[in-house]
Amino acid sequence: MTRQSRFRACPLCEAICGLELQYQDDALVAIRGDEQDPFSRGHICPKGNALLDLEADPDRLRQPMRRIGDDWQPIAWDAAFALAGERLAAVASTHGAAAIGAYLGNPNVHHFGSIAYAPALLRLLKTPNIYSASSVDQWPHQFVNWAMYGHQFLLPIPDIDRTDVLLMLGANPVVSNGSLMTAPGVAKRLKALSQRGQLIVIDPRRSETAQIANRHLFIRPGTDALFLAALLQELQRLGPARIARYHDRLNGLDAALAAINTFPLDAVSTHTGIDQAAIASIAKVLHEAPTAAVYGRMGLSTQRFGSLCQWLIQLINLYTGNLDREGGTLVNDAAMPITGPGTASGHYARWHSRVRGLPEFAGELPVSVLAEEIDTPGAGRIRALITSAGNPVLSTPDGRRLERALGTLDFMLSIDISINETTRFADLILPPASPLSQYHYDLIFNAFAVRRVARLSVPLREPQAHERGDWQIFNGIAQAYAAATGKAFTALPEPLHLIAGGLQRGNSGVDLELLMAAPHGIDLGPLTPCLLDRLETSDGKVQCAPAPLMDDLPRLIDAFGNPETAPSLSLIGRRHPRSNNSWMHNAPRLVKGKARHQLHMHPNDLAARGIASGAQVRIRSAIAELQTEVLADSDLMPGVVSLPHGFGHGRAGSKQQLADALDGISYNDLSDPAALDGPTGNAALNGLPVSVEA
Ligand SMILES: Nc1nc2c(c(=O)[nH]1)N[C@H]1C(S)=C(S)[C@@H](COP(=O)(O)OP(=O)(O)OC[C@H]3O[C@@H](n4cnc5c(=O)[nH]c(N)nc54)[C@H](O)[C@@H]3O)O[C@H]1N2
Ligand SMILES: Nc1nc2c(c(=O)[nH]1)N[C@H]1C(S)=C(S)[C@@H](COP(=O)(O)OP(=O)(O)OC[C@H]3O[C@@H](n4cnc5c(=O)[nH]c(N)nc54)[C@H](O)[C@@H]3O)O[C@H]1N2
Ligand code: SF4
Ligand SMILES: [Mo]
Repeated sequence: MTRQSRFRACPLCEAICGLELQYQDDALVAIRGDEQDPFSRGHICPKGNALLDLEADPDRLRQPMRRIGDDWQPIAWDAAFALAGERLAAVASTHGAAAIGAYLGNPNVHHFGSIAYAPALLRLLKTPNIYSASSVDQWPHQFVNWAMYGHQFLLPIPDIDRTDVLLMLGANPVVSNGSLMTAPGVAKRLKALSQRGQLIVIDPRRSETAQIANRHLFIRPGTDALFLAALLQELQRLGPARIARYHDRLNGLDAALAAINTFPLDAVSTHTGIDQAAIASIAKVLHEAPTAAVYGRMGLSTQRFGSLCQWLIQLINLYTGNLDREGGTLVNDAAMPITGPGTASGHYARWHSRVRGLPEFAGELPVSVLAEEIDTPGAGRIRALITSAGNPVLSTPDGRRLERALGTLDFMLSIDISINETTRFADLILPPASPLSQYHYDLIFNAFAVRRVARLSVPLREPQAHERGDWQIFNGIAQAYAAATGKAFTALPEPLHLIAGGLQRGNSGVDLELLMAAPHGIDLGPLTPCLLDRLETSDGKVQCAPAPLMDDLPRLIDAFGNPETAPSLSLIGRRHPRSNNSWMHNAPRLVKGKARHQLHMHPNDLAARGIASGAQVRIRSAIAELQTEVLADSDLMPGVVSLPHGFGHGRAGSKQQLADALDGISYNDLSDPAALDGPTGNAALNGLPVSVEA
């Protein structure tokens, strides 16, 4: 028997590290970072290794399963597709197209067979009820890109390898490996930056990233928009906008600044916990730096003013002359374009959710309304749901209400690899084959990377006869639904065909042949300024004062216009290097060691309540009261408590032996579906007011 190394990109997070997977015949026996990947250069994190566990997971579904009462029975693929088609068609014909809902979870983005094939099925369904993990995540970014630059994916990325100063808010890339900034081995890159220039972190927790920063400031959760508004005011004191490069390409900058300048500065330090002198000093650093970039992520994206935060960040980068500039922020000119002709630029408020009347964005409704769209009677109510690679019971606000709602559906279909908190309600689960036996090209994360890169992942082993790729499953459901409803549907061709076509739309010169000959991927060099040439707004200019954002400013002033006292305790999230949202707790390599589900609280806050570290506490939010263990954590800002999301396993009917045995409550059993970002309805998961008692 010989050992053989095979190479592909890791499918588990945005860092898209190259992996070297060692096979003994067709058995995967070891994994390490691919030293020859020009982008990731051998980087791997504990999750990359846990692919071994995923492949061997005894609970992983490997054939379609049909639920009969509390029992699960295998069903053949053809029968499964036919059943899905008939049951979905029955719901559509009785209750109308809107009665079918769909929720797409995070891993869809990591599989070409999902991201490129799901849209055809969704279009065929013609339902307004499409949801995804985007609205508990990065919607404010996409919205601001669309509003200012004309395309949801014209995303300015911090040029972290070349910038002199990075001001980072609400992100912890040392643990998360970076987001909307694909940069494998990001900790090394940030350390290099902190030696060459300055990394400044604004976070309510002295996070692992704050610990390698040159400077860290605590901020009270949910108040970043105030901080950023004050920063922009301070920058104006230091000098005029450095917009010579693009002054004739801006629309509405003066109006935007005038509106932002009405915000009373004296309220800012009371609410944020950052004093005026510190804000002025950061403004000075940005003003004096040869190049600088401001970047804000999860902590900012999922708070009440997420869109305002992203808008203000764009304006600051623009004002300081750092937009679309080397060392500032740059848009990736991807080998396989996701902007430009024929791509989905985005649209807004073309329809509204039935119950709460929230606007769609880019064809989706905010997932915070999903439960009410199922459990509120009336015409247009969701009666059938498709989930694909999603676990909304643990990932979206008020998971308990959602789980009750899922139990009342006429039909639920899940494309998933496990029977978990969400999929246990499905009538039918269709599990795709392992990503290791499928073709993959990273459509999204190559396009959000800090360099221009391209890599084709080829199957590392032969697919087995009983396996179906993601793309075959989407095609299969759509064909069966079309057959059952008498609609026309042409199945999409296989992935290599779509990948070749996608590359042809770009101008990089990369084609399938080149990719096939480069098993470690291709580096096409650093990003270059191109945003101004690629604007997709109707007047070809940057929209500095988009109406939905200008209109949201009064909400900020209402919330914080007066220097009043903040809520006593504010809850924020926390990620761990061995977690991946809710779904990798069944991997032995990742769950071994100390428990990490606990609520963390500052020692002073514990003392004030007479609570000992390690005690059981009751935590109460606007929607629930739960019990869990608390631990002292002096890295937190006083007044802030933190809890990781993705726990709360072990629910009746769930079948993940290791995960189900773990302690821990679900963050989203506390989070409030009424707490939303204004323009988008993105969930405000961070900064949740809570109380904690012994
Ligand atoms: N409170 C709080 N909530 C959060 C967050 C937070 O920070 N705090 N983070 C949010 C963020 S950023 C995100 S992205 C969302 C994630 O939200 P979701 O995407 O809903 O949840 P995941 O935990 O990623 O669940 C992934 C699902 O995909 C399945 N799966 C895994 N691999 C595959 C595969 O190859 N194919 C298929 N078909 N299925 C697969 C898993 O079994 C699981 O059911 O959670 C959000 N929710
Ligand atoms: N190990 C691991 N890695 C992951 C994931 C995982 O679950 N585990 N999930 C992946 C996914 S889907 C995503 S989207 C990315 C997310 O990756 P990141 O965007 O880096 O998100 P987090 O790691 O949640 O870090 C958010 C930071 O914001 C801080 N924060 C919370 N509220 C506020 C606030 O109001 N203001 C400010 N300024 N800061 C605040 C938190 O303390 C935390 O340090 O991570 C990805 N990588
Ligand atoms: S950092 Fe992300 S892409 Fe790299 S090995 Fe870890 S999970 Fe995979
Ligand atoms: Mo995410």
